[in-house]
Parts: sequence; C-alpha cells; structure tokens
Amino acid sequence: MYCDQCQESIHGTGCTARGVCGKDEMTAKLQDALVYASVGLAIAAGRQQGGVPRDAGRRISESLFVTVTNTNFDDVAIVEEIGKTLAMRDQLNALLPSVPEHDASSWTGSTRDEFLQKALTAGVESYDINEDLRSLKSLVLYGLKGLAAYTDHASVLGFEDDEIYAFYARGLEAMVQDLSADELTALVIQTGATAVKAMALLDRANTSTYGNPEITKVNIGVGMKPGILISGHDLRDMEDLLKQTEGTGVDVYTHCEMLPAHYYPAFRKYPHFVGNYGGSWWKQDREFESFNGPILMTTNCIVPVRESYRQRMFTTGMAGYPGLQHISARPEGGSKDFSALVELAQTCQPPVEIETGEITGGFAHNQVLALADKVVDAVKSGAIKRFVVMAGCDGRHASRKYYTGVAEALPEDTVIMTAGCAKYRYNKLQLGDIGGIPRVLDAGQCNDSYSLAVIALKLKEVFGLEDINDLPISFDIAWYEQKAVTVLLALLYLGVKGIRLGPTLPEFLTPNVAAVLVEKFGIKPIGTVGADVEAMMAGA
Ligand code: FS2
Ligand code: SF4
Repeated sequence: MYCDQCQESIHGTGCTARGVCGKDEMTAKLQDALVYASVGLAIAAGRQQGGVPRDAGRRISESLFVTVTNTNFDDVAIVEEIGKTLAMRDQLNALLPSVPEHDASSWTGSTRDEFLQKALTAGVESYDINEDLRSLKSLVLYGLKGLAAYTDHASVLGFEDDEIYAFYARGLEAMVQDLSADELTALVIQTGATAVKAMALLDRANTSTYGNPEITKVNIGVGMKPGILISGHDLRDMEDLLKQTEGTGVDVYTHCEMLPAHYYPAFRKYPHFVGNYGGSWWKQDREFESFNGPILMTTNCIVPVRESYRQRMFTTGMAGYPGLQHISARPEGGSKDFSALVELAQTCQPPVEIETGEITGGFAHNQVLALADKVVDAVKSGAIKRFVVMAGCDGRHASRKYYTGVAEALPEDTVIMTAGCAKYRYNKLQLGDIGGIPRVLDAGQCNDSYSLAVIALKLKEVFGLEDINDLPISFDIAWYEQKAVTVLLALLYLGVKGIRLGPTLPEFLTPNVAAVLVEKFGIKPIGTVGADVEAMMAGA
C-alpha cells in the first residue's frame, strides 16, 4: 500500500504497511481501486451528451467520500462500491460511439481479488512518474475527495449542482492524462473555485432545510436517561434520529463534528436533544466507552473500534467498519430506520458524566452579520484589534498543543473564528468576551469554514477595502484530512494570502510544489506559539 493523503501520514515514506489511522493494506488497495473505478466513470460521464448525469455525479461523490480518511474501513462495503461504480461506467460507455481509450475505461473485474490486482497499478503513485506532477495531481484528487463529501451531504438534502459534477469529470480524468505543471496548477485553482461552490451549496442546503445557526449554549454534562451519541457531519441523519427518538425515553447527544447541530433552530426545539458528549474524534475510544449507549457514526472520523463498545456502535451512509451494524440508506422519499439504536439504548445505562458546563457556538455568517454593527464598532474603537481564523481539523499529535497555546497567548483584544474539529483544542478554555462578543466564535463544522470566508468578505465590503488581505485578520489553519485540503484550496481561490498551515505541511507536496504555494499564496508552516502570535499581531 501507499497512502499519503492525511497529515498523520508517516513522514518521509507515507503509510506503506499499515496506516496510522488503522487502515490496513487490503483496505488501502481497495480504496485505490475505487478511486480508479471513479476515474473510469468520470471519463464516461464527462462524454455524455447533455453533461454528467446526476446519478453519475452522486455515485462519484459517494465513491470518493468512502476513501476520505477515517470514513470506511469495511472491505466488503468497498468491494460493493467498486462494483456499482464499474457498472455505471459500463452503462454510460455503452451510450458512447466507442469506449474511451484508456485502461480506466475498459478494465474489468468483479471480485475482491481482481480489484486488489488492479490496485497494484492504479494507486496514486501510478498517476505520474514525475513526482512534482504527481504531487499536483494529488492536490487535485484530495481536494476532490473533500468536495465529494460536501457535495454528498448537500445532495442528501436535495441540493445538486451540475457544474460541480462537470468538474468531477474534468478533475478525475486529469489523473490519467499527461498534463504539464501549468495545466495542473490551473486545475488546482479550479478545484478551489469548485470547492467554494460546493461549500456554498452545502451552506444553502443546511440553512434552507434547518434554519440559520443561532448563538447557542450547549450543555456538556449529562442527563439521567440513557442516550444515543451521534457523530460525523450528516444533518439529515441527525433529523431522522431526533424524530425517531421523540417520546422514547432516550436522549440524544452529539460528539465531535456533530456539535454544531445544536445551533440549528430545527434541532434545538427537541427537548431530548440534551448536549454534546466529549471532544474531538481521536478521543472517541475512551469517550464511547463511558457513554454507555449506542453510537451512530454518520461519516468520518472513525478510529479503530474497541471491544468494549463494538456491540453498540453503528455506521450509516458512506461510513463503515468491519463487524459493526450498518444502518441502510433511506428509501426514496422516506427516512432511515434507527429503531435498532433506540431499542438498544432503552436497555443501556445513562452516560457517565465526564465534564460539566456549557460551550457557546452558532456564529455562522447569518448570525455574525446580524451582529455586524457591534463587530464593526468594536474594530473601529480598537476593542477588537485582530481576528484569527483557526479553522480546520484536530488530530492525535502532541504538536497540536500549538493551537491551544496560540489561543491562550493571543492578546485579549483578539477574536478567534473557528469551524471544524480544530476547535476542540481551545473551545473549553475560558477566554472571555469583548463587549459581549465571545473571543471564540464557532461557525460550525469544517464545511462552515465557508461562513468564515463570507464574514471576511462582508467585513472587507463594510470597511471599504480592496483586498481581503487588508483586513485585520490572520489565518492559522490546522489540517488533517482531505476536507481541510478542500477548505484550503477554497480560501486560496478567494484570494486569502499568508495562511499558516500546520501542524506540518502536507506530505504529498514535493518541495517544488510547496515552493509554488509559498511564492503564489504566501502559505507558511507554523512556527512557535510566541513567534507566530507576535507575527500575526503585526499583520505578518
Ligand atoms: Fe474533524 Fe474528522 Fe470535519 Fe474532518 S472529525 S478531521 O473528518 O471533516 O473535521
Ligand atoms: Fe496513513 Fe493518513 Fe493514509 Fe491513513 S489516511 S493510511 S494515516 S496517510
């Protein structure tokens, strides 16, 4: 196997024997075969009269999403996905005058062993022998994977965009084409442009379905009843679960990236939607153990599952893990059936309390723009000197204590704007407020980084500035998996310069490609807490 797609990839070699994430060689190879099958489908879909058919766009979203870090470790499910993707490729090829001339369009297989055999020549390493060109292709592919996750969430809510699907066709075909560095660099920028579209689409899908997030205090303690813990990012699953637990005597809690569900009016109204349990994804093994009740993983991030809670952990959607019960897709026009979780919860003990108190969030664009006068006055009076965007991911490495250190070291006249699980490094610190504006403004999930960009663009307009980089705002972004690559490319496309990226720069960037990003966009690695805080306060 070879995998270098996340921040925890083994430095210098990528993961070659077993992933730090727990992905083994067979799963890694099957995921490579699934991406390659998606390339074949994309080539066929892109050649259809009338553009990429929507069912092909959805299939590509699902296939790529399966391969995002920590989403699906279930080989049986991945084999099934490859089969479905190849079948659709062949149906679309049959509509063309001839099958496109590429192995990705014509290879065949139907068994796990055949897919494993194909993976030997179909992984990311095969995309180009030139390592710089391969690095640029990786940047496009990983950006597309994050984009696929966001697009999948939007499509579940009935929101689709043919231009995004058209870009899948272009971006994935590039994996098997001979393209120059300039052509691939242009494709990287287009991936950023499409990422903005996908995040805007998901924002529309979420807010028009569930209302605009509002300032909310979320309980982090526990109640007396048994509970179901829901994690991941899928808000439609959240809706189905809340409806199906009403009046059952079972409470619902969020974990990690599902915390922002509390900010939506459509979910806040449920009295049995009790609070958030625990912190970031990588602490789930201990927190799932003490939760005592059923756990539903709607997406990533899954970590290797312990025996102590295996029997009460479920997956759904694109998430999967061998041996866990998987809740099937919702029938057309219907809901998923979470009755197995409800029945199990009714036999479980309530969660063990691991902390008490509240955290405040709900500062997505609509809410912040409703406070715009207050924010602008605070900037004009000098009460707020600087905004620091610290969105992105959390991860296991001790080096991420840097982000807690930055939050603690930033002067009291600064406001941190966050989104994604990166927030768990500082969202329980008592950092106070500035004239009633909390010093940590949580917009929501990682995709809600879009909100932070909207807020920045609005501030630029209000202050009459030409350039987003003239605002008193710094970007100190933490990345882990491919959705953060998507967010990064979106920010670059929107013209944000001088982003600090950590805790390390991506392993898949060669020195030459990293140099281009530094030169064109001023991306820089993080340094020490002291030096970075000083530099950010000086606008550097
Ligand atoms: Fe965090 Fe994991 Fe959000 Fe990522 S829970 S690193 O999937 O997408 O963020
Ligand atoms: Fe390694 Fe990350 Fe790939 Fe897992 S997803 S195998 S940790 S690079």
